[in-house]
Parts: sequence; C-alpha cells; structure tokens
Amino acid sequence: MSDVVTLERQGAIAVVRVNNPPVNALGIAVREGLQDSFKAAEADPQVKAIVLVCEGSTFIAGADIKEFGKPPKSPGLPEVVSGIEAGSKPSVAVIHGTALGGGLEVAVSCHYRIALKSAKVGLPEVKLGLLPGAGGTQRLPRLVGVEKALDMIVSGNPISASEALELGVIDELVEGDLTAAGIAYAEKLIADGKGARRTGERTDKLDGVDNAALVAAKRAEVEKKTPGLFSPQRCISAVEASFTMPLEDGLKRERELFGECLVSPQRSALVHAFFTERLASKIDDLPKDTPVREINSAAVIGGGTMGVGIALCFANVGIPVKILEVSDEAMDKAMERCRDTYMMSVKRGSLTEDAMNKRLTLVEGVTDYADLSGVDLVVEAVFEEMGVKQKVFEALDTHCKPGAILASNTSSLNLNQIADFTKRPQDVVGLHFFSPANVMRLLEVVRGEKTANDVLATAMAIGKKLKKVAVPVGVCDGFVGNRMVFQYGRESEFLLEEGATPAQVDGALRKFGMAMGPFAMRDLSGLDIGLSIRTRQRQTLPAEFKLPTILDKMAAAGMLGQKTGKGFYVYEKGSRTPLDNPELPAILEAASKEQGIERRELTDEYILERTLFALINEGAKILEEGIAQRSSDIDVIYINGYGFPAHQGGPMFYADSLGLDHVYNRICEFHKQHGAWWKPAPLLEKLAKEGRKFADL
Ligand code: 3H9
Repeated sequence: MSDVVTLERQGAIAVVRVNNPPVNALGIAVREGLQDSFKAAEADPQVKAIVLVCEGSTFIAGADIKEFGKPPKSPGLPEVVSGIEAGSKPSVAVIHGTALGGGLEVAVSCHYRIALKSAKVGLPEVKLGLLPGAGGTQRLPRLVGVEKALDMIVSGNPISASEALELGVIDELVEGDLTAAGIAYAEKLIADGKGARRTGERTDKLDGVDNAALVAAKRAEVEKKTPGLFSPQRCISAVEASFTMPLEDGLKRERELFGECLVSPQRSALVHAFFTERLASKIDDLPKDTPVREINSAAVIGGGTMGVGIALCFANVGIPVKILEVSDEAMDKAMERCRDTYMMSVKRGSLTEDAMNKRLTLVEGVTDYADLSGVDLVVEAVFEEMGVKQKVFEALDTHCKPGAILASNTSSLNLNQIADFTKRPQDVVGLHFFSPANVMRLLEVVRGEKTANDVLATAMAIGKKLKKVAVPVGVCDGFVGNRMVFQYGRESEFLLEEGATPAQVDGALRKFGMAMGPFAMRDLSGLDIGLSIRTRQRQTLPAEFKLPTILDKMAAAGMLGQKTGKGFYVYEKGSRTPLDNPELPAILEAASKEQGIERRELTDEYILERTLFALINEGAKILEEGIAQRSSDIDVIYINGYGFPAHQGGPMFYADSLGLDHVYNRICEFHKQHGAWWKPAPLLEKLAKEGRKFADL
C-alpha cells in the first residue's frame, strides 16, 4: 500500500483514506493507492462495503495538474475509476471541501455519495482547457440528465452540496466526523441489503428527452459566447457521446477528445494561468515566518464609487468598515451608494435582501478622523492629486493608532512620497483596487521603499481574505497594469490615425479574446481620464515621444464616451450598445492629414502586433526594473485586471509562445518606423538573442 492512500477495516467496512496534501490531487501514488486498496477490499471476504474518505481540508480536488504534459504513468485515472465502479461491494464516497474534476469522477464511480452541507462538487476541467477525462462526461449525464450535465461541464462552475442532493449527485447530507458518517451510511446499506449501484449502467435520465436538441442549443450558445475557445465544444461532443453510444464507446470518445484538449496551446496557457495566480502571492524576498498583523476592522477615506466599492469588499467578508467623508451630506450619499450597489446584486439574484441588510450593518459612515482611532487598516480612496493625499495622510498619522496599516488606493502617484507625509512610512502600503472594486479580482499591492515586511505580508493576506488576486508591485508611474496599458492605448490611437476604425481595432482584439476592445473600454471609463494623463505626459515627455491628438479633438467636440452618449461609438439613450459614430471619420481623417499620414488598410494581425507588442515591450522594462517580481505576475495582472484572455496565458506568456526573437524583430521594425516609443527593452533584446524566454528568468 502507498503512503498517501491507506486501507483499514472496521468490522465489515473497509475504509480507504486518501492523504495527499494540499488538495488530495490524483497523482500517480494516489491512483495506485486507490486501485490497490479497492482491489484488496474487494478480495477480502470479511469486507461487505467500502468507504472512501479524505484527510485535510478537502475531498480529492482533481487530477494532479502538474502531471499534464509529462509522459503518462499507469494506472491512468479512467482505469482506476472503472475498476471502482465495477466492484461488487457497495462503495460510499464521503465528500467534504470540494470534489472537483477527477475527484468528482472518483466519487461518481463509487456507488453512493454522502457529503457535508458545506461541500461543493463540480467538473472545472474546461477552465483548464480540458474536459472531464475519466468518465465525467459519460457518468454525470446518466446521473443528472444531459441538460444539467452540459451546464456543469461547459461552465465548469461547482454546485453546492444541497443542489447536488436535489439533483441526485449526492444521496445524503451528513454532519460531524467524516469516517463515522461514512461507516454509519455503509452499515445501513448492508442492513438494507443494498448492493453495488453503478452510475454507468443507468439510462433512465437519458431516456425520453430530446438530448440532441439540448446539445445543439448549447453548441450555439458556446459559439456565440466563447467562439475562440477550444475545449467547450469538445466538452459538448463528449457529452453527446453519452446518449449516442454505449458506455464503453462513449468513454473511448471522451479519451480521444480529452487527448485533443491536452495537446492544445490553450490548455498550456490556462494551466499557466492557474499556477501563476497562486505563485503571484509568494514574495521571494519575504521570509516565510514574517508575522501578519491582525485586521479586524477597516476604514475607507472617500465615499465615491471607488471608496464604496472598496468598503463593500470588507463588508462582504464580515469585516466592519467605516467610510469617512467630508460632510454629513456626502456621507449620506456614500451610504446610499452602498445600498444601491448591493441592490444591483439583489436584483440580479446573486444576493438576498437579508444578506444585504446584514452586510450594511457592518458599514458605518463617519465625518471625523478621530472616529478612525481604533481601526486596524485604512484605505485612502480620494481624488488623485498629491496635495489632497498629503492632507489625508497627515490626518491619518495624527489620528490612527500605532500599528494601524495606512494604505493608498492611488493608481499612479508616487507611494514613497505619500508614505513620507507620515511619521510612520513603514506602515504605508499601496492597495490598488480596480473598478468596480467590489467586482474586479485584481489587487496590486504596492510595496514602497520603506514598507515594513509585516505590513506587506498583511496586505497580501488581506487581499486573499477579500477574495482578490493580490500581486505585489513596485513603485513607478502606473505601477504594472496602468503603466503597460498607457502603451497599449496610445498605439491603438495611432492605428486610428493610420487608417483603422475603432470597430476594426476592437474587433481584432476581441477576436484575440480580450474581454473588451480598447475603444469600447475608453468610452466606458470616460475619455477625460486618458486626456488628463496625456496632458500630464505632454508636459513631461521629451519631444521625440509623440502623442496622438485624437482624444483632444474628440473632447473638443464633446465626445467623452458613454457619459455623453458619444465617444468612439455612439450610444442610444439608456443603451450601452456601441454603434458607429458618424462624426468620427472626419475627426480621424483630420488627424491623419495633420500628421501627414496617408490612411491605409490595416490587417488584424498588424493591429494585434502594434497593440500587444507595445504591452510586451513595456512588460520587459518593468521586469528589468524589478517593478514586477516575475513575468508570470504580469500575466496574472493582465488576466485578472485588464480582460486579457486566460487562454492566451497573459502578455508575457503570449510573447514566449510566439518566440521572443520574432517579437523583438518586429519591435525593432516598429522602432524604425514609429520612433522612440518602440525602443526595444534591453531585457527583451538579451533574451531574444540568447534564444530564451521570459519564463526562463
Ligand atoms: C482533472 O481532474 C482532469 C480529469 O478529469 C481527467 C484526468 C484523466 N493539482 O487554490 P489553492 C495546489 S483536471 C495539483 O491555493 P484553495 C495549488 O497549486 C483538475 N495541485 O487552495 C496550491 O499549491 P501551492 C480539475 C493543485 O484552498 C495548493 O494546491 N480540478 C491542484 O484556495 C492550494 O491551492 C481543478 O481544476 C491540482 N488539481 O482552493 C481544481 N489543485 O500551495 C483546481 C490545487 O504550492 N483547484 N493545487 O501554491 C482548485 O480549484 C483549488 O485549488 C481548490 C482549493 C478549490 C481545490
């Protein structure tokens, strides 16, 4: 028997126990252990039923993702689960935490399933560019019907134990000790004379339903929603086999489709995204035993959209939070904004009114800094102007207790300067939330020159607590995300001067997988933000760094984006659907003429190179300066904060996949054609010449 799977007998019950921290993933040792244990229990005449239970915080959370791409080792999971299902003695999976992917496939190959109420089950393989490859696409439809199985497999979203009980995935909800609950359930099965009950042999949920129509509808939905994704359509084909083929053939078809997904570039990009999101929370030069300060209360300075969004993040996880505003009137407005924001979730059905009211009791509006004397953490979210920040931080320094963490949500100002407004710069850190703060997952944690280690560690921990993806970054204008996006935005505008339309640029980037094109995004956030940055840049940049003039021309014509109903697109009253702006071509032509540019046809490929290579070149500079710890942290920031498609792995992974020599050569050409902005990053040049990748650093 293996170390990670043990077998013991308690009376007539064999208990198979998996103990493979952190998440009991199904690496080779676990697969061998499961196969050997179930075989031994089957062969033991004293055993009448088998219980499968896991140690630690969760049931089996899936195949071991680290093994993907390596030579396969026998026994494979399909063989293991088929063996479990074929057993003649009733088997019971006891689920706690999450039974995901291969974990749920193991559970549904057991003959019965019981679970703690807090448990979740799901088949998230699609999120890794895969499909359930150990019978999940064949057994789940037999258990819950094709419609629900398609929903679960194509979305990859887990369901609660209560829903699983309703659907028949779980047979009973239990409480208390897992092993005891499993044994009690197994003893009852024996007493009731219940034997093996194999999901694979069922057809009742497949019969009498127009499954072909369900499949066709799902195909059309997926084609519309995620046209560029490889695995969702294969998930559907695999589920289709569950009702068009006998089990054995269906399992074979599933294996073929799984193999196609396994070798797809999207699978490697999505697995990269999974692991690097977890890696981003690890700070290389922070000692592992760095203490973390306790954060039991928080405050936010400023009750605008951003401040309120941040405050709600705290309330959402049960941390009482105060919002400080300048007057009673402003404070009342901020509190109203909190309720309105929550009401949107209530209307969408993602929050109950009860839960909203409970969360609102955690939010308190105040107008006096003295009311913040007891809080553990303050996040400043006031106007982006150094003078305003100075006043706030001086007041915080006066009123906050020693040891309180003083954070700024600045998106571009110098955090070191902000820290120096206080007599405790070691307690100052940046917490750069993204708008809307209560929705967006990304949090840039800005480490100032004097930020203490325990403050940084606490900021990262609080990010996790708030369910954010916290990524440490250094101090520079725009930190990582916005500094790079300046390059991307500017090049998009140059493309308009050269001959493209907003719809063409947005379309090319959407086809690539970006959640939104740069111009639809500009219209959403308002052109005035970009314009004020441009004005600042014009005052500070050397002359060789030319800037496009389209934003200025549009602002002069009152086109500021959605808020004025007109920007790069026009919007009908009450609608967010972008329509062509009939006044824009004249503005673009005037801008081209002014620059002496003859407008020309641009290909989608060219548009991608000009915009994405601008991101990559700046990313390389950021890496070299140590503003980001590793190239994959930049990928995490772009995927979680800027709508970069996870299936492309992030800008730096994408560059590696194209080959850095190619990227470097194109950037050199752009440098010749378009001047100073395109000076290749020395790090990119070095890696390209050495035939290396960003991932090798
Ligand atoms: C599959 O099953 C395919 C089959 O259908 C077919 C096969 C033929 N493998 O997320 P956390 C690590 S595909 C290896 O921070 P949490 C993770 O990297 C799989 N390692 O914890 C981290 O390591 P580190 C389908 C894994 O409590 C540590 O565990 N399953 C795996 O916030 C803790 O992770 C999935 O897609 C894995 N499968 O969340 C489930 N999972 O400490 C993926 C985690 O070194 N996993 N690690 O950074 C999850 O969704 C979450 O990890 C889970 C726990 C919800 C389980």
